[in-house]
Amino acid sequence: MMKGLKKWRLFSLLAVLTVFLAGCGQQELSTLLPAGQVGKDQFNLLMLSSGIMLFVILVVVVIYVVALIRFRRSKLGDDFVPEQVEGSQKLELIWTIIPIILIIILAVPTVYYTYKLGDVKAMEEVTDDGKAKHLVVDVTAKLYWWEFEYPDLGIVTAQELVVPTKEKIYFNLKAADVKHSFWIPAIGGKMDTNVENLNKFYLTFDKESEGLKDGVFYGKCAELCGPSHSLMDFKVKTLPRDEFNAWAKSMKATEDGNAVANAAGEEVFKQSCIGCHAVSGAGEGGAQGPNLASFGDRNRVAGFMEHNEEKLKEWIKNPQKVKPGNVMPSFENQLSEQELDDLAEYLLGLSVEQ
Ligand code: HEC
Ligand SMILES: [Cu+2]
Repeated sequence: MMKGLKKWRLFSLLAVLTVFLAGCGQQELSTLLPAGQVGKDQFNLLMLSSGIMLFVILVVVVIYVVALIRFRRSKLGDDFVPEQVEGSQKLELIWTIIPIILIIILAVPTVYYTYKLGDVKAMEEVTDDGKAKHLVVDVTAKLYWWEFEYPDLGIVTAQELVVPTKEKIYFNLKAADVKHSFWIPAIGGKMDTNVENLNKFYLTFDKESEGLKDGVFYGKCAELCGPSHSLMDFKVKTLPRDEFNAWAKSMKATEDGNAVANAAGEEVFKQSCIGCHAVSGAGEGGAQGPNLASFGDRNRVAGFMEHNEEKLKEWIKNPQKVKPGNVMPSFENQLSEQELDDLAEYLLGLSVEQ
């Protein structure tokens, strides 16, 4: 009877919490509005542990208040000595067994999901014709930007991860300089990206990002990594499988050149920028700067600034001013206003989306 009541209480508490918390937050970046199975599993664990904690707090507060009220000195006098319960077997048992039960309720799903969400065996699976069965993305975190390489597709992009929905996507995570942490709040994570080892996990993206505020999910660096840590954002575009395939194909096709919106801009780019930035999406990661093959399709400049000509020029002129400590040099005194205009038009025209 007692146990049944407790369970019921816990569940109603969880239900109320869920309804209450679902009301706040933004779909594109809220852990409380999970948009994939991994995120949902993590959310449920979060709710369960919060529910148990609240239950404990509630019980302690109730006992505390009851004791305060019942044993007031003004009511019982100075000499009152309450019943001494030291060594009571019944009480000792109750406050040993209840916490053990609570810890078991907490531990079983936690251990289960830790193993389930860390299971990356399927990463190595190949189909009969030797191709990888699942999409694998190699993520490299760098001060202060993100590189996403798709080794089986032979393409690479940066700042904006593009993935198909409704399937497991496997990630190899590493860092190029210092520790960072890969986190897409609405989808799952976080997991550290380290310099000395590869971390692996998978995520599932159940919702297309198109209807969201900026048409993307938000990703974050979740490990303090330097002065611009808080600006180390990335975005995630989730597409149905066939649209993803089309995107991957267009990325691969930039190998043969891009559509050029401004030829003079392309010239400037080839002189000043190509050493760090590739404009072909085909190939591997490891470049000094973000791959710009699909820069025109992006949502932000450098992960966080508004994506327009004005902000782009502000960035090229003096990246240090807006993102202190990043690795791109300033071009303020090297490029004329005309050259900047041409460059901006050229860069914003780099697109692989139809
Ligand atoms: C020494 C290498 C280097 C050179 C040269 C360089 N960049 Fe960069 N660039 C970077 C790095 C590194 C970043 C990423 C900075 C960050 O976000 O932390 C970057 C970021 C950018 C971004 C933002 C990318 C995105 O996806 O949002 C743009 C646009 C850009 N650079 C344009 C240029 C242009 C135009 C030139 C030439 C005038 C240039 N860069 C020259 C290293 C370089
Ligand atoms: Cu970081």
